Amino acid sequence: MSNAYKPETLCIHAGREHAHPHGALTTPLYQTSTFVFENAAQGARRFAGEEEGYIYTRLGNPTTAELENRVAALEGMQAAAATATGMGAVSASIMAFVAAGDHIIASKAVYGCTFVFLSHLLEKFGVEVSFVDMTDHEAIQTARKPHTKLIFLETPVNPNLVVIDLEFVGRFAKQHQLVSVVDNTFLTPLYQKPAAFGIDLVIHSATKYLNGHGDVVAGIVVGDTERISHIKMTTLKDMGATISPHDAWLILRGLKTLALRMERHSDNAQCVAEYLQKHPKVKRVDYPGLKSHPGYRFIGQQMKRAGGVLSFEINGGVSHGEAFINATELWTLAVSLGDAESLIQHPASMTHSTYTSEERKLAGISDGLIRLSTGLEHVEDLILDLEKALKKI
Ligand code: 3LM
Repeated sequence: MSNAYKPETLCIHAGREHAHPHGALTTPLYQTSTFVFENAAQGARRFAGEEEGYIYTRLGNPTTAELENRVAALEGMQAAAATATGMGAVSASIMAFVAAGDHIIASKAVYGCTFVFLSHLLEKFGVEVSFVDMTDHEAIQTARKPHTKLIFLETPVNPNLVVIDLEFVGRFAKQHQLVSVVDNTFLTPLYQKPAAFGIDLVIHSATKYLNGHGDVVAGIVVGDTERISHIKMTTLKDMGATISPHDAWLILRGLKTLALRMERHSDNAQCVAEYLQKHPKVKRVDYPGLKSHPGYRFIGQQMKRAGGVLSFEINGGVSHGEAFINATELWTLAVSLGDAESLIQHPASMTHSTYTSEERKLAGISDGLIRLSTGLEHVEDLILDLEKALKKI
């Protein structure tokens, strides 16, 4: 499929298999755990990798394969491996490329469970991780050790929306032969393509925008054929964070409206950020779509738009923040993001409670921070709801 097509078209057609049985328009759901061999010799050939074909859904499934092809096409990369959760993608990708004695450079602020995986779990296996402020290029360079193998980040950062320079990271990783891994969950391939900056592996929590309907947990890692095969044949096959074909099928359905949804999410987030920034009870708004945000300079360069997530702090600290969160009606109090419903949550006590308060401070995640995932409702209703809640505090 030509890459010259516009994003709305690519979301519906890129990487799509056209020859489905019985001429089915949409991808059939192959809800099967195993696949029948014609005879013993064929089974043996498939296990030996001498013949293409499916064996068992943990190793591959046609519905899952279509999701992988579609997301790889959108990212402009060769291949993908879909996983049971976003954390399945994070852990399978990283563990496939490091061993005891290796070192990782990671962004000091990342999604809470990613932080735990990097800081506590990998330590058990003798992998060392340095957490750095990735807006500071010198700090990245200084963190490198002779045994550094991989660099990991997400941009914009969950939950404080810091933007990291992918061009620098891509160049740095190539120069020192590090595997570069970027979590692209917040922007999706429509608004940011890390591969354009030489990033090796791109991760998504497909739970979020790719699926978009709040009814699936899933993940995906995208990269070149060699690295993705390595993940599939090692950490994915043998640790087993395989996606369910039914979840893959739901995400395939969600993908068709990704362009439309991202546009509305971003339009709404932009309006909400501008509204909050002017409010006297609001201390600070973190959203790269605001001219005052340090990440604004990347808009139109590294990232097409700023996406649907923003964070802010209100005057009066944590207690006022808590009262505010309890006072909203349309903004539903729940973690996760990228759904049709607008969601509100408190990172310090929820998504990022996996950091100690000291670690959070070092990571630049303040205890008063409130995170919003703007949904697809009418923005006037969303702003009115914020207005009412702000009046109550
Ligand atoms: C959240 N985030 O509310 P799953 N990468 C990023 C993420 O934001 C997430 C993952 C990976 C949230 C989940 S908190 C209990 C709920 C940037 C998840 C992990 O394994 O699919 O949840 O993805 O910020």
